[in-house]
Amino acid sequence: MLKLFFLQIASKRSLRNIEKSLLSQSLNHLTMSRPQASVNHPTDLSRPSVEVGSSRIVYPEARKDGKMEEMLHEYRIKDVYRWLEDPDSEETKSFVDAQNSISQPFLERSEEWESFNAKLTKIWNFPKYGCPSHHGDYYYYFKNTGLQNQSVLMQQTTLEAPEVVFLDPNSLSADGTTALSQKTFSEDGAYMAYGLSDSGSDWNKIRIRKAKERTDFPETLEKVKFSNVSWTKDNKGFFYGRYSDQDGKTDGSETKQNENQKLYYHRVGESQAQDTLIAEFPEHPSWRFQTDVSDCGNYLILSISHTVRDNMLYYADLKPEEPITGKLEVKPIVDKFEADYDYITNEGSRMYFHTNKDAPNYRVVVIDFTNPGEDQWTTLLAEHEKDVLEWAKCVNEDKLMVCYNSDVKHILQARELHTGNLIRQFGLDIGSVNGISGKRKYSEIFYGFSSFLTPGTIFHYDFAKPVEKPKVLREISLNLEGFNREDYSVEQVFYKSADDTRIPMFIIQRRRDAVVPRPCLLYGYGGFNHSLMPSFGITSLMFMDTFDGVLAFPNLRGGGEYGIEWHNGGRLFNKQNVFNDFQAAAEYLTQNNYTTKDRLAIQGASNGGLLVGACINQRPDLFGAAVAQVGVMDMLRFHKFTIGHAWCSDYGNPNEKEHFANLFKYSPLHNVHIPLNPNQEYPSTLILTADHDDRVSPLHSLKFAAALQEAVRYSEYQLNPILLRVYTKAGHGAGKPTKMRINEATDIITFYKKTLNVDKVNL
Ligand code: X98
Repeated sequence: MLKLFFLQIASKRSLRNIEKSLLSQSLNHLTMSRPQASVNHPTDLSRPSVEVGSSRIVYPEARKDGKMEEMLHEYRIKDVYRWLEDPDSEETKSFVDAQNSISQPFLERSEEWESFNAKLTKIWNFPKYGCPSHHGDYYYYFKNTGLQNQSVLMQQTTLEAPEVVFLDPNSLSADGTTALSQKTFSEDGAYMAYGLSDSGSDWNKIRIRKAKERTDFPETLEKVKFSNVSWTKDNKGFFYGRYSDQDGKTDGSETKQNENQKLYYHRVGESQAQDTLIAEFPEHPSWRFQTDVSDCGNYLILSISHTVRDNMLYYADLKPEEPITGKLEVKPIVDKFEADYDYITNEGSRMYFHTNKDAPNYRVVVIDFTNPGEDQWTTLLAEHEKDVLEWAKCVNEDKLMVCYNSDVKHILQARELHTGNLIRQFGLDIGSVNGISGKRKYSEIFYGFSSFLTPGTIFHYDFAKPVEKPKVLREISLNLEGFNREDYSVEQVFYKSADDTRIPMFIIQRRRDAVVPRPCLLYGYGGFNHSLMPSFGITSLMFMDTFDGVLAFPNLRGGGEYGIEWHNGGRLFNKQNVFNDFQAAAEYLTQNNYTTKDRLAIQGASNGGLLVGACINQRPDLFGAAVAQVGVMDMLRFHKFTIGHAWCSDYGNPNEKEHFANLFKYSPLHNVHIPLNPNQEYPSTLILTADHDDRVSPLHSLKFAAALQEAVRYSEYQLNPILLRVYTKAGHGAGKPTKMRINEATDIITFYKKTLNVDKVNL
């Protein structure tokens, strides 16, 4: 395929223009062989623009800045859409308006939209509950009656007592765009520190609510991002991380890098200006902190990260009887970024950590802070040979709740804190534990379970009554007429990827006697040690029910499903494996008659948006439709915006030549091609982003859409549409109001209906 963005390699001997070729379909997109063709000038200006049905799509002309060219690591890189990186310029705003004025009529104003929206709204409308937790005199849980924009935090004195609204985020904004993003109760349960975020941004404003009065203290803590809250055991205040004041906007629509987080202590009832600076590391601007106050109250544990993998461990002594008046002396326990460490609990100076140090599948170790040398660490729970220990939590004085990932299914167990011995296993179906609450000082626990066909079950178990089985506290049930879980099958297959690695994949569909190809939604992520566990999704259900569709969820390398080796297999120089795994999933599904190319849609968000972007460049012949949500598309510049620099642990650092060369090979923006034959036609593509996404700035999607539309503008082989939809007052996904979720799901379902080969529609 003819690539649109050209690199020139300036070797020491000569400067040669080289273009990478994707002409063969054999995935050898890494070869650089064909001579360079023109980037800026379409070959035939007389060809018509794309036609979809009877309506012709004329894509907006995005200005190409031919001067924007740089030499980077001996590559000459053109970045003709660099101007789209400024979210506030009139030109960018006009580009976004022009894109929305094409995508909105295609989606929202099409005849199907209203009926899909009505059906989705109906399916969504069932009561949803979160796992209760116990703090002081009350129980708390989230509840959504069905269509409330934000879930409401409820309070009860006992599990049988009447429920009271404790905090209703819906009352904080008319359109539901203010979300409760975090909450942490003081040890005595008298106060709750909570974070509010607006329009989906990662920025938080922290407030403090009194449990009994249900009223707030006057202060608001601002400039908080990527920070938890950890209360001192005297209930007087908490530690949190914040960023310095910055010029310009701080509402999530800005792209400025987040650097120099500092750790502060806030005292309840005082203004933020009176907060005490606890720790700062100006020589390490990328360091970020998670803190824990140890269960005994005598230590502040600092987990320091500079990427999104591996952390160091520092601690400071807290003297509960002395007020915190200045910086604390922080002492290292682990001073290298080479593994993950999560604090679990402690007994005196003996600290329990969940770690993957020398244990790719994770283990529990005990580190004595008075003698912390690694050779003195002891293993309480050794790593399992196959299953991944995802987390461990101490409850009921001396019990350890542990959760394993076993071939992409969760196993929940209780073990002895002092021996690691198994006490009991909590029987679960195929699915995932999606919530747990419990404390050392309480004998009861709550845990939530969900799966592809189960929206959620909440269990309650009391260690004080060991003969009793866990009780179902709540069964969340759908009210979709005619939906019967037994009519559907969930199968897990293992298919082979390009290098023969076995990749697991869940396939869910309505049971049928005859195997006929059906519309299929293939969803992937593949990165950041993140496991794609079985979970319930209303949009997925809608796809299955409305189109008689098949769902496919492969567990691509780069994820955490098989421990750190699985993650390593799909990051840095192995990132191409993730794309190969996804493409092999598509081939498996078509070869085994689950679907056909023209019925097959791929979808992914965030790192999964990158996956979709890379795959439509590399194998456009495999897919009928593609939806890339909030994706990372410019792999040469991702590290320059907001928290992007932290992703170098998965992507590599573009400032380093070898990584740059690797990223250039698959960067969606830099591997766009002009379709020169029918096999090179891009699938129908919908690129989604939002104006307050400060995790993955919208500029990634804007630049990619501009490049794709330019590439296909005059190609007679490109009949499928390439659309960009930019939502307003929304971010990366978290905290999105229900109304907006339903509308976005409607856009996606409408897009599939209009672009896939869908035989029948069940409304
Ligand atoms: C992140 O970028 C995570 C960002 N992030 C943090 C930390 N806390 C967070 C709290 C809320 C939301 C995001 C947070 O880094 C943090 C703070 C202190 C110490 C350590 C971490 N992630 C990647 C992401 O969003 C993937 C995993 C999480 N990506 C978007 C990767 C590419 C696309």
